[in-house]
Amino acid sequence: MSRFTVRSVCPFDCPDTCGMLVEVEDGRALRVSGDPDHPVTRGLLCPKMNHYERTVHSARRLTRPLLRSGAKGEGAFVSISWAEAIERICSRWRELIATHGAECILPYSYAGTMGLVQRNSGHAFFHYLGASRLERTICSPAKDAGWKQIMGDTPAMDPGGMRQSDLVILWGINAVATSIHAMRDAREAQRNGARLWAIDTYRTPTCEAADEAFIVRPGGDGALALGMLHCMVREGLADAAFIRDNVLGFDEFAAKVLPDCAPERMAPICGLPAETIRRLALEYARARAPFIRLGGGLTRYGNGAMTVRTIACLPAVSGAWQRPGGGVFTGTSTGPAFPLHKVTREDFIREPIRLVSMNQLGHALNELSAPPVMSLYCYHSNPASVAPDQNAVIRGLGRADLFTVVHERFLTDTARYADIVLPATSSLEQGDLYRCYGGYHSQRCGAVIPPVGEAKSNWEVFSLLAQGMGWEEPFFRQSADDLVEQLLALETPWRDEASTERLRKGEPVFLAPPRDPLRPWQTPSGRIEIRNEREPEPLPRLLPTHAEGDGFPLRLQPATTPFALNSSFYEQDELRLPQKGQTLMMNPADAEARHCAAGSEVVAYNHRGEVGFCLKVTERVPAGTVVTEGVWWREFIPGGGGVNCLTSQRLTDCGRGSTLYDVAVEVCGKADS
Ligand SMILES: Nc1nc2c(c(=O)[nH]1)N[C@H]1C(S)=C(S)[C@@H](COP(=O)(O)OP(=O)(O)OC[C@H]3O[C@@H](n4cnc5c(=O)[nH]c(N)nc54)[C@H](O)[C@@H]3O)O[C@H]1N2
Ligand SMILES: Nc1nc2c(c(=O)[nH]1)N[C@H]1C(S)=C(S)[C@@H](COP(=O)(O)OP(=O)(O)OC[C@H]3O[C@@H](n4cnc5c(=O)[nH]c(N)nc54)[C@H](O)[C@@H]3O)O[C@H]1N2
Ligand SMILES: [Mo]
Repeated sequence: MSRFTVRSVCPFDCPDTCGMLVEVEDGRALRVSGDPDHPVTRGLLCPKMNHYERTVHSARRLTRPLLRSGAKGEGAFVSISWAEAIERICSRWRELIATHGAECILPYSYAGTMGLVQRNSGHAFFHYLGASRLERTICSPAKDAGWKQIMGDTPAMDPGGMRQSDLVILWGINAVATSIHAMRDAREAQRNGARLWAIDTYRTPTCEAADEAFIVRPGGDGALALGMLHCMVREGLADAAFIRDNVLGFDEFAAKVLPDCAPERMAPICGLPAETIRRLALEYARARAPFIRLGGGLTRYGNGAMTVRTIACLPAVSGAWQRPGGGVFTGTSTGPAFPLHKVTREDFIREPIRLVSMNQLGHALNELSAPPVMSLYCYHSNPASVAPDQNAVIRGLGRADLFTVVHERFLTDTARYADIVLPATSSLEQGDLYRCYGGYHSQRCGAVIPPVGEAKSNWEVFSLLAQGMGWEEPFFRQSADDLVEQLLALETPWRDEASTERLRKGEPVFLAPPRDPLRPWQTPSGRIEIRNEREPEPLPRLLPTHAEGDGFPLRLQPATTPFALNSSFYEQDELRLPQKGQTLMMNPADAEARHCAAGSEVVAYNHRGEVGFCLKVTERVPAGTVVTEGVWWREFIPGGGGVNCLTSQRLTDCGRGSTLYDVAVEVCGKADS
């Protein structure tokens, strides 16, 4: 028997992009561990990936193409061959195109795998087909938009710089769950003498690890940042020399916006006492090199981009950027390091094609016309669970005249509504090239085990579909490895020949964004633009959330858990069972006011739907906010309604992002509902 260990890369949508070692025997992954030689992973994997082999070899894996044999949603299927599946899809699409035009076909994908080839391998196919385009904005485009409004294309600092800071602020990020290597850096900074703050809407495990935690009202961080800026200016703590040389529009901001942002005014909006806002301002401004790590949490709101923009003013005004370790880190963007257009092939688009927001799938399936959506092809995403307004999504997926194909590893909530289900490989069964959004590392890996059952990768399926459609285009005849080679072939200042060679060999490599010491701020003016005249709102200001106007008294925080990743990992019993189902955390005062007892069944509701939860009464959650962790599969929820029955299809102020966290509800005992 041959047993060997190979390198691989974690494919999941997480800022850390870990290097892994996989022990393989007889074509099976036996054990997975963090690569001790990977400069960021340094041997540490999260609880989800520690037993990735349980996901890869789960008894729940789909192993054959399936044809629906029962009602939509029921989950009854019969096995068919790949040849039959491809033939059925292609002939149905030909009919639909003849009747409605190709725009009636909508692809839906997101981030089941982050590999550059497998993640993006449907784009070329659907462009060539002429299908509707999907606007992939469910995660945090508001964060990028807010950063860009003030910092332009300035490359992010090295996140490891945090270790040199004397005040680390984890702001709207539950790093213990969502970026454990950033958490390790934060602890290292702490050991070097830094203070660690966490700013969140409830006491997360990250708050527990911090020296101090500040619990804000959901969407209230803009008010907090503006209140702090007001105090910094009032107390003479703005760094005049830094501002003079580096910042545009400070005087106007200080004269027109900040006078209205006194901490007493900001306090009820952000939920912290005025005195705390003032103390935060003074300690922040007096710190040598305060480092803010901004998460996605505070961006999924109607004011998300504006919130990021106001927070990004803090180091501009305090001058923190001047000192190693100081600044704000929202994430890296390493787009230019690899020529992704060679995979996505926008040049295949022949005429203007409509763009459909993935955040408004419910609307698209139920309301869109000219042409209506007649076919949905869903791959490496699970919109029936993760997309907002679940009731609308499920209603759409249930349409008898909608032809749905789902390419998946598991029979997810979405797959249950498919007419045809195609089995997908896991990352261990496919090669790819990975880059990272929480740092600058990148790594290539090959397949380490053969496909489980008849599973095929995203790229392989699109090659088959292209053949099935009778296309001659040679692009679709390449292998995924050919495409990886094309991504590596480009010469770019982001990596030299030696590092490209190391990537080819499967070693982790740091990409280096080109930096110009004479022009550190990559904005049109060459300065940090507190005033940005190209924006409809030239100055940052206070902006309310959407839920403020919804007329329900409690703010609902759908939060992340260390034991799942969005709707992934619920197949691992060992991770799922200890979580005891979909629960709602509530402050004792709110529970008492509603006569709801701990452990009882409650219903949370608003205009969009109602969802049953098991109630957990806890001081970890402030009065006025309720929290639920994870995105549960409907099969594990009594009654079937997930938290996204309560979330909205409304979009963020900029970036057209999801507002999944901008939710108001009321809660009552199940007996009263
Ligand atoms: N274990 C695990 N890891 C994950 C994921 C997962 O689901 N589970 N998801 C992955 C994905 S897709 C992403 S995008 C990242 C996201 O990872 P993060 O950037 O950490 O973002 P979130 O977990 O969405 O939110 C972070 C924290 O923000 C808090 N928060 C929410 N609203 C506000 C607010 O208005 N103000 C403040 N100050 N805090 C707020 C939430 O309570 C939460 O604790 O993590 C990735 N990694
Ligand atoms: N309530 C609530 N909703 C949320 C969030 C939240 O925190 N709370 N988070 C939001 C965020 S930040 C994001 S980014 C989105 C994420 O939304 P999605 O990207 O849809 O993420 P997942 O739920 O992880 O679903 C990914 C699916 O891809 C499948 N898959 C994995 N690898 C492959 C592959 O190689 N090929 C194919 N074909 N399939 C594969 C997995 O089995 C899994 O079912 O969800 C959003 N929705
Ligand atoms: Mo995300």
